[in-house]
Amino acid sequence: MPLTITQKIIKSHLIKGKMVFGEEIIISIDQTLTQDSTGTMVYLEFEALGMDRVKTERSVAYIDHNILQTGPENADDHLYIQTIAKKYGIFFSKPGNGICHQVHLERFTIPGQTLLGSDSHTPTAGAVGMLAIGAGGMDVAIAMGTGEYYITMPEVVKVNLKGKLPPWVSAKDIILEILKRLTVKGGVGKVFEYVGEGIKDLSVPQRATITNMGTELGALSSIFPSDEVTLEFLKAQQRENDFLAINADYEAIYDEEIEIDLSQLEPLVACPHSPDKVVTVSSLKGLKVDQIVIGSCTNSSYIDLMKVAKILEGKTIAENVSLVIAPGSRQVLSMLAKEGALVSLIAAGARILECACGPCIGMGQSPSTNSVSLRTFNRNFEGRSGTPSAKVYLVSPEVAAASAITGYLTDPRELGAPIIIEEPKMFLINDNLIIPSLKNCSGVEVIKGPNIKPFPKGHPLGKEVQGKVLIKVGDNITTDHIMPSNAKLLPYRSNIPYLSDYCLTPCDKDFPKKARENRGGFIIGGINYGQGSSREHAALIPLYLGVKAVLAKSFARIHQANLINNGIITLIFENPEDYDNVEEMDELLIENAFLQLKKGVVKVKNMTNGKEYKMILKITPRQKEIIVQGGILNLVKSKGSIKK
Ligand code: MIC
Ligand code: SF4
Repeated sequence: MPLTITQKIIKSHLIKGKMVFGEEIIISIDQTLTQDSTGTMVYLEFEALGMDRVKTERSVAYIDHNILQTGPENADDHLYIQTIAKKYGIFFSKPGNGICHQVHLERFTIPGQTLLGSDSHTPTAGAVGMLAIGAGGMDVAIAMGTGEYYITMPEVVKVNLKGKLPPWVSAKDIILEILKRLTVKGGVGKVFEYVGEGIKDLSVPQRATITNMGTELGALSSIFPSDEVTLEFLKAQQRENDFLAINADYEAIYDEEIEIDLSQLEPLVACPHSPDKVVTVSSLKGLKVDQIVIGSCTNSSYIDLMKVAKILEGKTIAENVSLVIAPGSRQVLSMLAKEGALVSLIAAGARILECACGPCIGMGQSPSTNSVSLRTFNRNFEGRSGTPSAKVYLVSPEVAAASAITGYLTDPRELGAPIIIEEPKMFLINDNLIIPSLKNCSGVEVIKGPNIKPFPKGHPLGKEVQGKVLIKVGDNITTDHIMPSNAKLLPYRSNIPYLSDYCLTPCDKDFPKKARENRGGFIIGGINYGQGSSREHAALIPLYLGVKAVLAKSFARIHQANLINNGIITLIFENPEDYDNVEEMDELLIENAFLQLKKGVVKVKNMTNGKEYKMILKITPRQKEIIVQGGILNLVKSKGSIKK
């Protein structure tokens, strides 16, 4: 039977199950990646599983998020991760080496392999034909320990790219166009596979912009074929031995198909506060801009920043603008220095930051009150910049650089003749900030700083589940709402008690108090509850505060898995109108919880208004067992080993 790329990779990694849409299957995982803001939790969980060493072919621990060191907390976490990496056979990428997705793309990706990462933008690696998936920390810890991961067999969407991009229109505009069409929930349960004549002109880093931001569709992953372009990229990284050609079969059957005529695209911008609020740049012409930030795992490659440098060459940024640039990796920064581009950027007035996530996760450079910030990032959720009143717009590097000169949102097509930058034949390669894994790890001491606290564990399911509705929120609530992250809070990613004071505070500043006073309870959510990051903290902290169940119209994939892994029940309103009949502080009751859960349909009684809601438990039998046991760790322990 002819297969898509996704199906081919799944088939070659299938351990158990049928490759039928919606079925739970187990696939083998070749590589894992972690970063520091989710990593401490991953490794605490890995330790709790009691494994000797990772079973994956390659696991890499990156330090790229929590790089601001205003006290010992972040540095202590880095040391913990460095020592644990040494102990368990994991590669360690030191702070300053770059953003996990950019460095992984450059130095570790292998076409045809699988990658699981404790970061939602792990699908970036799909740019070289890898099946790369973002997941919660516990799933990554288990994958490191067993080499296995459970997924629900996805649908495969063919994205046919026709024609050629016009001058000044770039990869970012392609993914913004898809987000405009499909919205932030349009990709749930799907892998987006890119094909067509248009892909030939997209370099690997440009493809990576698209696979990276496919996460904003809610997709399981996004993938490109591995072709001559991939080979050229790997050669330039001195890794041609890692190349494997991988293509969909000619008559492969896709579940859906969308077509994009690249020649019809124009520069686009995502407006506050969602990556799918996309309009043309020309329609917002004249919008005054206060800050411009270029970087993040979406748009900080060599080509991206070389274009920015060329646009800014010999110019000075507008008086009203602060321009900040964070290169994606040390390789990119070194190349910019070698080509003299760094001089152009500095001379134009750019503020150069270290190679890390930086402002993308609110680690510094928060804009001023009520300001407009143009960013080349993938997320513009309210408050994520660290300034709740700021309005963040997402654009391509070309739009960002053109706007830096004028001080207004500017269509780069106004700049005249296009700038062409070729991918280098050879990148500057220097892996001296990557500490390779040890063959013999015995005798390595793990150093755990005082800020690293134990993580909460769930309790087995009781006969009844009862409690108050602690909060009722609307649609598309992000994990940045559930567990905000910024320069002040990120140093406490390994300290759940501390972070619990901030849980859901962007929605209700009294949520932690209410949760404590009522000894936990229920959360009511709308559509796509928990979209955005993979941070497990958005489940661990509600667990710590006693949250027993979340009732929503629908869930985002990674967050739902994180809730279940921590023993929190996730229920979906069968009748979405029931959402309107439940209020904050109503008392809810689930009777015979175990039996109802087994059936998959759960009646929730509202003891305050006498109503009853029919809820669906859209999870697999394995996940039901996890909830019954009060979390995956309890399940693993009850079985005496990680494997059944
Ligand atoms: C993000 O972009 O939101 C993050 C920060 O990279 C998160 C991980 C985290 O919260 O630590 C993600 O995308 O998973
Ligand atoms: Fe880092 Fe931003 Fe990418 Fe998340 S989206 S990995 S914070 S650069």
